[in-house]
Amino acid sequence: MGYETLNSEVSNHIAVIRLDRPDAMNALSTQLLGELARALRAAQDNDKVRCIVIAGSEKAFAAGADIKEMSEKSFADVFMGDLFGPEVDVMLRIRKPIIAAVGGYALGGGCELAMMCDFIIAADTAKFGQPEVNLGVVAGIGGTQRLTRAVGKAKSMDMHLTGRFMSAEEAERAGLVSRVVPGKKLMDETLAAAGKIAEKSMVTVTAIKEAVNQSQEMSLSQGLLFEKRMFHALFNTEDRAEGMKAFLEKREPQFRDR
Ligand code: CO8
Repeated sequence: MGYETLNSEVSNHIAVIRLDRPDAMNALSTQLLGELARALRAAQDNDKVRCIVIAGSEKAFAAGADIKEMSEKSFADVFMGDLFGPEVDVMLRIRKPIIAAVGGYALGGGCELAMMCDFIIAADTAKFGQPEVNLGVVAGIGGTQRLTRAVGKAKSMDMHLTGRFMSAEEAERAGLVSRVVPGKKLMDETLAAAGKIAEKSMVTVTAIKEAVNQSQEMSLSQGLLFEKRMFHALFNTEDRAEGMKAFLEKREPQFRDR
């Protein structure tokens, strides 16, 4: 079954999921979020895929939840109906690495979606914001929590309380994005990063993703123990033996995901 609100293509072991609602700045509707969940699960289940990229358009990664869809709803509607469905956070259950390629606006749910990815590469034209305050609501899929962890309380409060937008440059300085690249090079640079990840052992990459994610959930001592045990466990893999052997033999490693 195809998609109406996004495109999803696999090439060179990378699944590129491109949000595509040009008339609504890629606003996150129930349909889009359902299709995104389906595309992400398909990428997770496809053995050829080693890294996932979520992108939008030059104008907008996503300008937030679909305000038209939300505007007539009551508290009972959204509370009992689980607005936008139970899969808005499906990304958190995807074990393959996910990079957000953000060009243009990443606002409200769009910024939150980007923050649910493993890291964000931003075009120099990108703008991030949590402007829900202007609509009389609060962020709903992690903005108050993840933005605060990413940029600290002062900047997070500023963003949420004033609703102002943050430039890509400020976002990089604050630690929200990992790199800023010229707008025209956004996809090339993101695909290059995804390609680098795709060359590694998937066992190692998956372990790294789990360990870094635990840093957001555990105390430091628990996280350090988790990391150390993961390090020990990887000594059981053929790829660990190959990686170290290849280094000593001054050649590129041939990983086999074992
Ligand atoms: N929802 C629905 N339609 C939208 C949205 C949106 N979030 N954003 C833009 N659009 C539509 C506009 O209505 C307009 O449609 P039309 O041409 O039919 O009038 C079209 O996209 C183009 O938009 P603009 O004319 O406004 O374009 P501008 O270049 O002037 O402005 C902006 C671009 C700055 C992005 C502006 O559109 C804007 O401010 N958008 C709303 C941003 C916002 O408030 N986002 C937060 C939404 S609330 C939220 O995300 C809560 C998340 C809670 C979790 C929910 C789970 C997903």
